[in-house]
Amino acid sequence: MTLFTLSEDVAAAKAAGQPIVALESTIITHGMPYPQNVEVARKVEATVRAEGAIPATIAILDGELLIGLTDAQLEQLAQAKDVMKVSRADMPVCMAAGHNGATTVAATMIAAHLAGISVFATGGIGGVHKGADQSFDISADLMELAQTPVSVVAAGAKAILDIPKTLEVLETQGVPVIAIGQDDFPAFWSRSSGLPAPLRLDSPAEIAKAYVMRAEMGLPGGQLIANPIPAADEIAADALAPIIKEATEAADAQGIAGKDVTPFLLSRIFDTTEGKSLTANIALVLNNARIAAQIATEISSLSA
Ligand code: PSU
Ligand code: MN
Repeated sequence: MTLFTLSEDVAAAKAAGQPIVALESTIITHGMPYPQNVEVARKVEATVRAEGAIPATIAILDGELLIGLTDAQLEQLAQAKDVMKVSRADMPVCMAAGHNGATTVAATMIAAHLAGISVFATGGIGGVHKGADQSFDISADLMELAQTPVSVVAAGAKAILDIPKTLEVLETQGVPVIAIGQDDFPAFWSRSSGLPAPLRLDSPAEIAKAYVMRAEMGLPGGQLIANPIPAADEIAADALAPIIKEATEAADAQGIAGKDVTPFLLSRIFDTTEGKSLTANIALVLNNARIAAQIATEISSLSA
């Protein structure tokens, strides 16, 4: 059975041994409103290209797992209303049923690995939700990082999550959590979560080397590269705290659960910050795309 289809660009890049950066699609369908979602998706791809790598946005359209989307496919996905949010559990079911699916961090890692792509840029990863002691809501992204060998560049984890518990789970699972260029673990819209990052490296070259060494040692799993939002774009953590608290309480009061929690919180915070959260989100995603392309380039030169 055919498991995935490479776009022309991605196939050519693979044949030529060029660096490739995987990009997720849940951020497009469930993370940002239209039309900003497709504008950002295009800018992210352009940023990867400007750094000399080839972008591979990953999604499922009519059951076909696509590694690299054409502009028309990107537009179709951004406007579609019937898109499943697809994580590890959902992927083959979405494909077998011929549905449209947007891939989360976990599913994008699986697809990237199938296609031989080792670096992936996103905004923030899923993690342990606040109140997880009651809800047991822990994103499959964390377990994916423990088993699938892809380096994921994210701006840390959102303060909508329980960041200390998220870091604990990553440690238990043996996932290297590496802040780039600072000691603190970043918190998405803010440069610091107030917690130290478990590990720190200061250059894409070192991150690439650690990735290749991990593989050569036969250790399973990937790396989480925590890249802080640019200072000019950050929203102070104390300004956000009450907004996040309000959104979390609203989610509880409305009985939002499971897969719907993250999209609900994101859109609520977008509304209460009058779009400021989205502007910051865009800035950090572009910043992550740039670093991911640099890491991919370094990995290519190490394996050349
Ligand atoms: N964080 C964001 N934006 C997002 C997501 C996370 O800042 O769009 C998406 C990612 O695709 C992530 C998913 O993999 O939410 C996690 O969802 P859950 O918590 O249901 O596992
Ligand atoms: Mn969840």
